[in-house]
Amino acid sequence: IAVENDGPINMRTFDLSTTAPEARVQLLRRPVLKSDEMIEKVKPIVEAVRVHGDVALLELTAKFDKVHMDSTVIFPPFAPETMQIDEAVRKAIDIAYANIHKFHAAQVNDETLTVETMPGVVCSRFARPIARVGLYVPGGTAILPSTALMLGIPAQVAGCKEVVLATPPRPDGSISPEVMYVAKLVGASAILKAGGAQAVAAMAYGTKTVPKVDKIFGPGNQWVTAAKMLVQNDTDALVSIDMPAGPSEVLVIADHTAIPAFVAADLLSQAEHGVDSQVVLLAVDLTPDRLAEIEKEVDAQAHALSRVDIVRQSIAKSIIVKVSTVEEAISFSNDYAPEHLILHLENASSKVASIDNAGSVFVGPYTPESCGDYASGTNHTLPTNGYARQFSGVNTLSFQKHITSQEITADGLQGLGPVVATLADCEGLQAHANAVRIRLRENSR
Ligand code: HSO
Ligand code: ZN
Repeated sequence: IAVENDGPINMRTFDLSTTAPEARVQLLRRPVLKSDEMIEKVKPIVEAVRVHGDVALLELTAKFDKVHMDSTVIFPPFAPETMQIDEAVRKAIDIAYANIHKFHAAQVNDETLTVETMPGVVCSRFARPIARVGLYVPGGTAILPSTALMLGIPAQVAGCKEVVLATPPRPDGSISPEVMYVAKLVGASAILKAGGAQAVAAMAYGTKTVPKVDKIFGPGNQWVTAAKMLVQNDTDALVSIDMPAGPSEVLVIADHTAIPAFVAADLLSQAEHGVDSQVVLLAVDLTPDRLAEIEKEVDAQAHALSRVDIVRQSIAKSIIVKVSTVEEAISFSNDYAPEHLILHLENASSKVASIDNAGSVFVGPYTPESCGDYASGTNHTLPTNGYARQFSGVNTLSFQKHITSQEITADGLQGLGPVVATLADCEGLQAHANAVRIRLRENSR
């Protein structure tokens, strides 16, 4: 392995001015996700948990996580010895919590919107929390207390009553103390020590010990994603999900003002997430020397990373696209619809107005994506795979739904009723028309 893992760490380079339209389409594509195949694979797992509940959950956890437990669920109060963490980490989590809480609490929508559409016809809309939510915090190659913050805080500020935090157990059956600490901060009502499709199924259907939830949130590997898609289509589960998830991505737009070392660091921070992470650099009219400097930085910084083996693979699949103008770059980015967009541009903030599709934007040289990943206040659970065209990232509203309401006075019905009766007649729905006319008659007596 040492030999083949020794070479330079390079992205492939394309020039948009010499790229045919069909080839441009290819550059905008993500590697194909085999979702049908994955759904077939997770079906038996989901089905086992649906039918056999806890027994299946324990068996599958023993099989996939190699952990043998008597029970997968723990409830608060969580024992203090399960959340003993480094003091500096605790302080950092506390500051991240405060910032994310501030930004998400400001999004709480608890005002009733009221509009009198016609005299005596009052329509309103108000929000209510989704009562029971499931938060999936991935395990795998990194522990992710940050994801527990990003999902737990909006659930908390929205006022969700049941908050089940699911995360795969460590080999000794425990959960990382950092995640436990966050679970306490966000007021989780249960922790499910399980991962993968089995955890998703347990939250979707509920078991004797795992509370059933109404909506499942969070990133995860292909198994988790496929299971989320499967259960949201099952009317028996009656559960929704946050968004379709794919591998993490960043698109960086850099012009002559960009600092090569910063650009490289930003590209690598996303590349280290996983071998299938997507990293794109749009180089705006950069001199060959400037571009070479960025590439040199990528290579040098990558070699110094502990996750160099992951980065080597993700960078190899990543691309540099040379463009002539900022407008061209933004147009490409809007078509790509990146999860994260970083603007290393002159007057970067003036460019934000022309961004149409992106999960989250990072503006200017001192705004690394890492800050949004952990602690500035914005959420890091964002649409990938081009879904930023139609999905928002997770936010406080994701944990609420809206109810509309109306109240019409007798006089109001005099004005509106005939309109409704006419439309009901037009649709041939006599009972609808009757419901209005019976009242109009009553009124005129
Ligand atoms: N960039 C990731 C989030 C994350 N980064 C978690 C570090 N920890 C996906 O948006
Ligand atoms: Zn990240």
